[in-house]
This record gives sequence, structure tokens and C-alpha cells, in this order.
Amino acid sequence: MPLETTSNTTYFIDLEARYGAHNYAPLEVVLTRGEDVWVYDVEGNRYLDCLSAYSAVSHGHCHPRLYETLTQQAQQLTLTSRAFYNDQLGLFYRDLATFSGYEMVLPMNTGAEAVETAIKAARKWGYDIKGASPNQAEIIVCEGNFHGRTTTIISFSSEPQYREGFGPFTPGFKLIPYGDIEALKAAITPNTVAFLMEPIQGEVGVVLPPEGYLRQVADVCRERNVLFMADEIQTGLGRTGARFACDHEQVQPDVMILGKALSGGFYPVSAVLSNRKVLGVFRPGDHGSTFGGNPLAAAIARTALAVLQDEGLIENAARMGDYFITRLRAIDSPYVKEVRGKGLLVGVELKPEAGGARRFSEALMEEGILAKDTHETVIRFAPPLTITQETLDWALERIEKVLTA
Ligand code: IF1
Repeated sequence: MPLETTSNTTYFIDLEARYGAHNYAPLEVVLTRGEDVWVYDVEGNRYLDCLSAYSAVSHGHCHPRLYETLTQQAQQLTLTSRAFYNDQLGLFYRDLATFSGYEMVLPMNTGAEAVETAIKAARKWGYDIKGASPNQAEIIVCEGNFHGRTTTIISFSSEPQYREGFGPFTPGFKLIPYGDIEALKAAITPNTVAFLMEPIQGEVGVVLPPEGYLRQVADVCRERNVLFMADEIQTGLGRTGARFACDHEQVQPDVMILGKALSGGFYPVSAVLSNRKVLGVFRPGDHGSTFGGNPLAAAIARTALAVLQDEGLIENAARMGDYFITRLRAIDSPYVKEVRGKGLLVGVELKPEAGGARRFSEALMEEGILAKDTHETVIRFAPPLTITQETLDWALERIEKVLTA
């Protein structure tokens, strides 16, 4: 039994150490309450949440309109499976299709499930429509990709730790350098059914492609009859200061994958968006999910889309993101190599001699800011899209203190 301790923090950390798999190394803070951009730990300390659960809590913590929908729908109908219809799913389809400009939706729960669904849709489209050789479909992906943690998805990860010990791997994927249009052209074969990419690579450290790359990808994929599939699970729904990251180059991918903020962080909701030509390949029984498209998820996601628009969160992310990035770049820090980002998806890359980003995350936590390090040298800042300039100024004062200590 864990040692009974006076400190609440230690007590909860010990419980997780005792009973939980250690597949994370969390910062040593135990959170108990969230409200808008603020979270509170069990000792009563307040922190500015600059991670937003990896961009899922874009609407701010415990948004009252989302809480209202959750509690209302939860008293009415939560789950039926799609063996039957329900009175929320069709409305969710309509609202998401209208918002995104796509014809069809396939609802799932987690991001990885939606990515897997998109892979299956691309393969089936490849065999049924494009004419790829049976069981020879190829999907091109990028070095530095992050699309989830399932065995098929980590089969094409370029990060050794995500693959080690999890073989054998799913075949049919080809890795090319991110941002290199010539590499994409060279990698396409008659059996290539899709190119799957993140419009901004999040996990690898907020890496932006060259200007115009998304437009080039759309053109090459159209010319070569290859599905352009954008994983906007992290970059979508206002995070980069536009409806989707692809909007910055006025590009509409053939397939778009959403998750995280689609529910405002209240419930796992993900979706694959496309047109009839692609999602029309699915026949009853081809694919499914117990919770996919449940009425509770659908109701919450409808409210999340409404709040995103009603509260002007996309425009706020654009304005606050520009302000934040400009102010971060103005900090004269001996440790900072580069500040990268778009909207409120920001990465501060540290120089190797800075000694790693984890200790800066810990120093920021002491200042009341929760920001997570990624890939050893990058500190990610992704606060809820509700953040105000006043709160950013409060944060910048403390970020500057840590980065110039
Ligand atoms: C972890 C970060 C990692 C994603 C993109 C699909 C998924 C994700 C672009 C899968 C999920 C999460 C997963 C979480 C940490 C976080 C993350 F990039 F956001 F920081 F890992 F890279 N596509 N990203 O970012 O969605 O199945 O998790 O709902 O796995 O440690 P999911």
C-alpha cells in the first residue's frame, strides 16, 4: 500500500506510481480543477495551462456551454451503438460538413482511430476506384510524423522509441522528408493511394513546411490521382489562427482528419471528412466502432463547433498568436535557438547547450505556467484559444524570467 503522506501531491503521485503503467513521465503537479485557461493543483496553486491537453482543450477548461450540453444529453441518451439511428448524429454530420465544407463524415472516438479509418478508406478507394494492385496499396508519410500510437500507425513512425519492441510492423508505407515536394513526386508509384501528413508537425517540435508547400502537395496529388490526407487533429479547429491549418494556403485536402478540440476536451470525438468519392467506398459492415458517433459525443461536438464560432476563437487565436510569437521572439535569451509557430501552436527550440527543455518546463511550473517539453529541446506553448492579451502579458513576464535566468 502507498505510504500515507501529508502532502496531497505526493499521495496522488505515489498512487499512480504504485498502480499505473509508467508510459508517461508527468511534471510533478496533481491537478484537481480547471476553469478557462487556469488549472489548480491539490495544494491550491494556480497555473496557466499552456498545453491544453495537447490542443484538445481549445475552448478553455470546463466551458459552461459544453458542460450544459454534456449534462443535458447525459440525462437523455448517451450510447445506443449505430445498430440504430439517434437524433444527434445526423445533426452533428450536418454541422461539421457545413463548417468544414466537406460532403461526408465518418465519426470515431480517438485521433488514432480516425487516422486508422482514413488509412482504410484510402486503401479501399485505391483498390475499388484508382485500380491499385490488390494488397499493394502504398501510403506516403513524412519523417517526423506523429499520427497516433496504434501498431499500424507506429509502423510508419520515424521515432525509434515509438517503434522499439512493438514489431512486426504493418507494410505499405513509405517515408519521405517533410516539406520536400520533389521527394513526394519521386515517391509516387501506380500503387500510391494517398499522402498522409500534418500541415504543421506538432509532436516533433512545431515544424512548419516551406511557404507554398501545401499548395504544391494539393497540385501534385491531383495530377497523380493520389489522395491528399491532412491530419488536422492537433492543428485544426482554430489552433493555428485559421479554421484549419490548410486554410492558410487556401487548400482543401481530399481527406481531413479531426479530433481533440472537436469536443472541446469534454469527450473523445474524432472524425474523417471527405467527399462521396472516398467515403462512399464503405459498405455496411466494412468498418465500425461501439462508441463512434454516439449521441453524447455528437451533442457535445455540435456545441463545441458552435462555441468556436460564437466566441470568435479562431480570430482570437490569430491575433493572440501573432502577439505571443512576436513578443517571444523579442526575448533576448541565451538559451533560445528559434521560436516557431502559427496562431497559438508555438514551439520554442532551445540550443543544445541549454541542457534540455524539461528543466525549463519545471522552472515555468514554479512560475505558475504549465508547458510541456517535446523531443528534448522544444518547449511547446499551446494555451486555450480563449486566452486574452492581459493573460499573455502575465505569462510573457514569467517566460522571459525563466528564459533569461
Ligand atoms: C501521446 C502531441 C503527441 C496528434 C496528431 C493524431 C494523434 C495525435 C497530429 C492521435 C495525438 C497526442 C497524443 C499524446 C501526446 C500528444 C502528442 F503531438 F499532441 F504532442 F504524442 F505527439 N495526430 N497527439 O497530435 O490522437 O489517438 O491521441 O487521440 O500519445 O503521448 P489520439
